[in-house]
Amino acid sequence: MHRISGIHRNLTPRLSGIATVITPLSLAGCAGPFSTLDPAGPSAAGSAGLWWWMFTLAMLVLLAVVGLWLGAMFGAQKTGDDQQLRRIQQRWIIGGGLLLPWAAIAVLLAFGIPIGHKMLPLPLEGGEILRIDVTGHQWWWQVSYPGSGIQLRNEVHIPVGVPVDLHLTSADVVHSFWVPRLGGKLDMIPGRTNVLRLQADIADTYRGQCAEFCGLNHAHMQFTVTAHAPGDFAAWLTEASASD
Ligand SMILES: [Cu+2]
Repeated sequence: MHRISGIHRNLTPRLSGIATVITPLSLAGCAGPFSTLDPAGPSAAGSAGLWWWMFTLAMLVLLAVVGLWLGAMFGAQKTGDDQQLRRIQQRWIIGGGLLLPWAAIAVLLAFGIPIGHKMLPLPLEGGEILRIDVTGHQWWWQVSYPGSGIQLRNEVHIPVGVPVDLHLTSADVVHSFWVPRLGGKLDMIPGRTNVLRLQADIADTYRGQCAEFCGLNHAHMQFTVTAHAPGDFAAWLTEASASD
């Protein structure tokens, strides 16, 4: 017992010191233009919520494992006859090796499937959805609005509060379209079109980044998504089509 208390006395200040350094550093990653934990639309909010659930569950599992490990290291030895010990071992194998993973996967799917379903570009009941075509090039983004003649480079404009479908493809190698505050990433593959549905709930300018290594200037392959209030978007559309 004396030895264990000594270990505790030595570990506690060290652990709190490590936590003091690590906590602000890790929380610093929760904000900013490329943070998936600072969502501004339903798709990104679903991913962020799922991430926090998984993080919380992972922390609980970590605490349980550390608790069991400490118990095994410093706890009293189990005594009893062989049969009784074998029964205890079997309970741990069935509970920890079979039931716990099944329960964890079931909970994950129960939350994950509805969130994933909302990200699919399914037909909308409320009419037509705005389509924007984006083609990846080494190392820039070609953006066009079918039917309007608008052609842009490295910038996308969308209306706020409604979903839009981005039809993504590539002219050369595989790229990946990613606006972390609005939703998940989707690959852009030559000869194929993938559709990504995004929605911004706040009028703002969001930053996007290619998320698939595509050559020398991959890290600089960035773009912006500007979400306009509905009236402003109509005005932007008229102005942009007139100037093209
Ligand atoms: Cu890239």
